Amino acid sequence: MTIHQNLIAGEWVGSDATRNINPSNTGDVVGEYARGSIEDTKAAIAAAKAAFPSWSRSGILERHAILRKTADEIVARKDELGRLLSREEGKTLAEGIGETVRAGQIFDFFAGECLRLAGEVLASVRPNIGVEITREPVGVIGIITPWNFPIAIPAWKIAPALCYGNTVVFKPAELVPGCSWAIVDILVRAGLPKGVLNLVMGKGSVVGQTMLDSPDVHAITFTGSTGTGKRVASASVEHNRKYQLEMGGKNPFVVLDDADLTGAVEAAVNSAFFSTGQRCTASSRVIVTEGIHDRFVAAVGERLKGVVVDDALKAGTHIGPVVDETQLKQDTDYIEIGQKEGAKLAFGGELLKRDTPGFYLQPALFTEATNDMRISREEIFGPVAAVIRVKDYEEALAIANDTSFGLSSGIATTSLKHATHFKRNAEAGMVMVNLPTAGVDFHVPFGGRKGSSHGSREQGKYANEFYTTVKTAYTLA
Ligand code: UN1
Repeated sequence: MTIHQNLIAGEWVGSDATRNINPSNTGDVVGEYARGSIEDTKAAIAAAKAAFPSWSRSGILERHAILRKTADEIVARKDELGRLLSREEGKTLAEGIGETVRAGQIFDFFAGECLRLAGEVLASVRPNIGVEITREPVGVIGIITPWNFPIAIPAWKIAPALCYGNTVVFKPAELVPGCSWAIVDILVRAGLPKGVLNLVMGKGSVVGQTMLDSPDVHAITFTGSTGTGKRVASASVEHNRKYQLEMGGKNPFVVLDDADLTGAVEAAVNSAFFSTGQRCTASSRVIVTEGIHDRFVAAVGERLKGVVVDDALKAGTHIGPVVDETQLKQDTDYIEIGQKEGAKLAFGGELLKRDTPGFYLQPALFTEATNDMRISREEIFGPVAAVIRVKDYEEALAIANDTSFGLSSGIATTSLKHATHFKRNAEAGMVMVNLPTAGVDFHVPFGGRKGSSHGSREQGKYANEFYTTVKTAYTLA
């Protein structure tokens, strides 16, 4: 098998490799990917630093052309890349192709943003002086991405970093290097100069830690676990560097008595179980008012009976496997914890056997849960959700907000009054009315508050807050 190498200073390097396994079929090796060392990471940081002066002054048409070409190639190869994504991560082929198209759209959006770089000109409070406010690139950006969106998250961090004139050291999640390698290869062939984008695949404790320890990494954008996020934060404070964190969620999905039942069931099942529940925007707390509770639970149970859990690449599969053994253990541990805490396992939760050996888990639905149980407070990151019964809207809102996280918050209702009140009062970065908590647009801000996120928003034009720094220049004329 050929080794997919790291890209450092424009050269493909590395012979020490790890194997990438398909979670739908653990006998299937997706590929071999280089494992970067401390020295590799240091060389990548040095290359990014050296490339910065010229890239930061490059013309906007050059950047536009490279991002545009990248977008076009990603979209043209959507079936092949979507298949690779589903093979390495385990989400269904439809989800894999959809995510690939989204990555292309993100590159396309930021290709456009290159042409819209703007500043402000103001009069000074003093006579004969002009004030110009401009945005400049930050420098070397460290990008650390998770396994659950193998192509979209790398795209929404790399595209704005390059668009605004930064150089990059990129460390993808060890479990899913395939899509990351592919987009770096595409960007390089699209004409990116040497050293502007460096790819260092490998362990967080080696590659990630070396990035955290380096004074030459001027900003770090991270999506992943709360524990690692805290380490990124403390190391960044030490170096007085800019950092942006996207960590977990414990997103509520509220269902009110007046909801459209079919729509509410569909949105809840999507929120909780699609992409195997492995989305930080997934909902694992379904908060239901008592007038609709029993009908809703029965309908979700019926809907789940029709859901096919199987090989991600098979036609007809609705939910693929869990990503790996460690995550599967975490999911089944929480299923046990929920039962011990006194919640009722109303549906699923059992391991499934399929034609090929993989990490198959029947989506688990708890009922009779309370908001103080661990299954209601801690992020599980799998196809496990709990229904919490409440009296009315006021109690639903209070419980929805009673969490240390604040990423996405959903409600199913036909009441304009409650929808409007919920939009204003949900303590979350994103609110969804009659829509799943997950599945966001690529051209508008993404991010949360409380324990979910730190720093400015990702995506859309709001991304410039992280990837640029503001300069105010005064001229006496
Ligand atoms: C989505 O819900 O469409 O890791 C995106 C995650 C998020 C992305 C969610 N950063 O799940």
